[in-house]
Amino acid sequence: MDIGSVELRRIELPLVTPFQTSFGTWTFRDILLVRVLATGPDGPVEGWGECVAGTQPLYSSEYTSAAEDVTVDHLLPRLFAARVRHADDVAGALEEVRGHRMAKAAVEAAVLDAELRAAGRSMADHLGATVDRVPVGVSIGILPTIDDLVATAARHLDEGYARIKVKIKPGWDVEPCRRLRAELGDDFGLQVDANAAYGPGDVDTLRALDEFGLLLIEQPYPEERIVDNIELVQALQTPVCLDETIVDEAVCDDVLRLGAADVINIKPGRVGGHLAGKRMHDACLAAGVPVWHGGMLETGIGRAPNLALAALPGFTLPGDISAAARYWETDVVTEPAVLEPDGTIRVPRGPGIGVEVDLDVLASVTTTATLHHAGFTR
Ligand code: NPG
Repeated sequence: MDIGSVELRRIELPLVTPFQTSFGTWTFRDILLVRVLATGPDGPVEGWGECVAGTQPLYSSEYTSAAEDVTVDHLLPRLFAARVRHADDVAGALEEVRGHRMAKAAVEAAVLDAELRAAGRSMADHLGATVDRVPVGVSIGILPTIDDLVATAARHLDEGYARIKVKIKPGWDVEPCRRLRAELGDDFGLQVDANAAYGPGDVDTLRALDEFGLLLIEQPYPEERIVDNIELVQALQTPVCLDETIVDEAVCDDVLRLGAADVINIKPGRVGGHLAGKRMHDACLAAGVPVWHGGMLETGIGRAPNLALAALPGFTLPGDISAAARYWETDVVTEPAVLEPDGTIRVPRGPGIGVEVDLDVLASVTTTATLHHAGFTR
């Protein structure tokens, strides 16, 4: 496969309902898409990747404009100069650029999609998916009242979701969980996500969550607090999961060796791509540490390869991969993901990411598009 050019497209898509976390409220997504235009053995082929960075650097240091900037000035010139033909070679070609894993992941995803489409092979087969459907949960943001939270969770359980994840922050933690268990019962999977909003002084509050039989508590402390996290793992009955901390395979390896987490969240965007995500899954499986697939409010372009990765055997907990309707009025792919009655979503099995981009919908939400030719930098 010969990469001729890469289009970078910014789209703006309103969320069906605002999503509030401990670090801010999202009412729309401002997304960078990468479209690789290549020539395969049978002619032209293209591939798509979605960058999960948000508009502002609040979840991590990455943000959409920085991702676009680094891609134009530093990633694409290296991709073109190295004459990359296979997705396996993308990470190496971009390695000397430090960080910017969300931008790198989007470039790799687009190359991988194009390469697999050219070969007529699905992402699911390529990554080693072992199931055709994956159990999925829904993530509920911080809401104005606990009554709103209980009603929203009840609606999602009725829709069939396999578990509920609740965003927490100091002052919105123990009581919301108590009311959810009191009103909706104990026989559904419940987990909480702090997005780094607590510190070691909050251990008593976090221990108070033990009584609710949570599947896990996700990222209680800031990204860098690995030693504090080891102590927390020992202090809580609730399994402690790390998300933001796990920025790459090396950190994941340290966390596994140190026993700094009971569970690992894998987001391909956060760790530099689906190929790194697969290797991380393999390492966790070998270490006997369960993993689950995170979500970053992706469109269908980002969710399709995530479903493929989440179909690997180590993903034993439901992923944050909800149906398209939970996020968007109109998704940008022709077959938006739907929830099956048993709380699962089908893993796409067509070539590449297995879904087609709806170019008309995409055009209607595009804010900018730029084309970058390989020839100009060779
Ligand atoms: O279903 O995609 C989804 C959202 C899942 O809660 C979710 N994601 O911290 O994991 C997170 C959170 C998030 C969303 C983080 C958007 C950053 C941006």
